[in-house]
Amino acid sequence: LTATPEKVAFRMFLNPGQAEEYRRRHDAIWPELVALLKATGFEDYSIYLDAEHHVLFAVVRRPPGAALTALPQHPVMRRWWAHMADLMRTHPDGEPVAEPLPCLFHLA
Ligand code: RM4
Repeated sequence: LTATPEKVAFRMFLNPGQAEEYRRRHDAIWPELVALLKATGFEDYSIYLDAEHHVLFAVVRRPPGAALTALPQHPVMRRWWAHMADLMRTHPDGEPVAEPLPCLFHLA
């Protein structure tokens, strides 16, 4: 990948009471999903929990554009989303609802 990664933030929505299970499944993240995300250019990916609001706050560096459009269609991504669907708010097709968050301040 040649595009310079950009840092993006977004939020997803955890079903109440599922935080430990969400952590447990990510502690056991599939090697093939890690490989897919890295091949897509994801770096330094963190997901934080706002426990009061059941909001998952994600920050990742990833390249803008082309490679990303294939990710939601990839069989491994679809399978992971199906695996997560009982824990998160999802669209009817199983993709987790993810809302981009604008950056209002950055200290480099
Ligand atoms: C989350 C959700 C996201 C994925 C991470 C790895 O539960 O499925 O879409 O990027 O896992």
